[in-house]
Amino acid sequence: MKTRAAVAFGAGQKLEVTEVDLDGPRAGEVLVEVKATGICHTDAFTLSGADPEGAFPSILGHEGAGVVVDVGPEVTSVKKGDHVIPLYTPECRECEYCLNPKTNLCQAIRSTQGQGVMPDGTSRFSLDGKPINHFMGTSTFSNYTVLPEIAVAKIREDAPFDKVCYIGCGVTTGIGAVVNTAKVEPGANVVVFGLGGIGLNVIQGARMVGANMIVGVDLNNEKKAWGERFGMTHFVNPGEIEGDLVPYLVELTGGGADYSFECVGNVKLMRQALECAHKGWGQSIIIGVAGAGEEISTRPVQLVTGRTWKGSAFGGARGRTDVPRIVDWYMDGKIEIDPMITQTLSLDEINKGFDLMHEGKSIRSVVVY
Ligand code: NAD
Ligand code: AHE
Ligand code: ZN
Repeated sequence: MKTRAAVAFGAGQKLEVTEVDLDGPRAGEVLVEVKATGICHTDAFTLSGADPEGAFPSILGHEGAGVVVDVGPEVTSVKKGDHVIPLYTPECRECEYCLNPKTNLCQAIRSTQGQGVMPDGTSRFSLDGKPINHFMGTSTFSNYTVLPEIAVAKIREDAPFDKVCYIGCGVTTGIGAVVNTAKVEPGANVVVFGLGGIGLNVIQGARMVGANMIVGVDLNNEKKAWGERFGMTHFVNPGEIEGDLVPYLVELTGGGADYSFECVGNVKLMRQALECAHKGWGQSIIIGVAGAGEEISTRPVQLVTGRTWKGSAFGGARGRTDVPRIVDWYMDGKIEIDPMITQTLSLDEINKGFDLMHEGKSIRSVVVY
């Protein structure tokens, strides 16, 4: 079939909206009509050329929601008409990782996913007979996309696509990092670095579990009101304080953060996030994605004296199990999504969504097909 898609032809280039060819689903795969997709900073990161797994041409996008319109042979868990959220972290429920309660990182299809192809090693997308790479196994910047059935979460049919698409990455990543990875307890003091589409969800997750202080750190003063809107109690602009940021945050939190979260992808901030964690027990969770070749560092004494450095991918969530529950949280009013969706765009306007993100003028832009 033909489908309209925003194609990334090369690093640093604008996406080009064009018609591409899409092969139907093969064994264990489903064809999904994508109804809406968010634009996450990770899409911009890969488009910039900083992703070691980035390959061009490709169809980016990993924060979608849509409807199953066809299924390949042997598909048993979903059927035509089901509403689904594509999962860049699948859940096969059979691999060594899925069987270990310590991780959400299903590895059933990770290697082919990272190579931009389906599990059989081929792409379903092509243009003029030449293959186009899939991205994160989802490619939601295409109106229609093919996914393995283990990479879709079936969701309730009354959930609005243009809102719950955000659960496909940002919402789950932020709230899940609080609930699943850090397991923040009521009364804890939390510091969040970067108040974008991820950091604000860390803030609302911290509010949901009853954190005490929720300190937001961002260079953009316009993020103060945004943070407060979702539960932030204190705002710090590192460019406007006297002295160094780490001792400032340690003093502000009365000894250090019980939990800190880096939601930018900046290795210097990752160090500051670790070092503002409380001596003896503070945990720092890296969520931000850093570019190829970048490394983190700190003095080992920071860990020797009881701080813990952790990372979180997709909020530690097991998609087929946890995503439908997060959709319920939204539908039941336990979490907010609508105010964070600052722009709704058509596919033809997708590059505007990237521009707004880089200008700090959006929280989440959502493309509606
Ligand atoms: P975003 O662009 O919406 O937000 C980034 C925020 O960081 C902005 O508010 C910006 O002002 C702030 N910022 C930038 N430089 C800063 C600095 N030096 N100090 C303080 N604040 C600074 O991005 P997003 O969509 O929220 O994504 C954030 C990061 O999380 C990205 O690296 C993205 O790739 C990553 N991410 C990771 C996962 C995961 O599963 N681990 C999932 C989604 C996104
Ligand atoms: N491809 C990059 C890593 C990118 C990365 O860390 N991705 C996160 C999700 S970001 C979503 O917005 C993730 O889930 N990682 C788990 C994994 O298996 O990559 C690189 O450095 O190669
Ligand atoms: Zn993302």
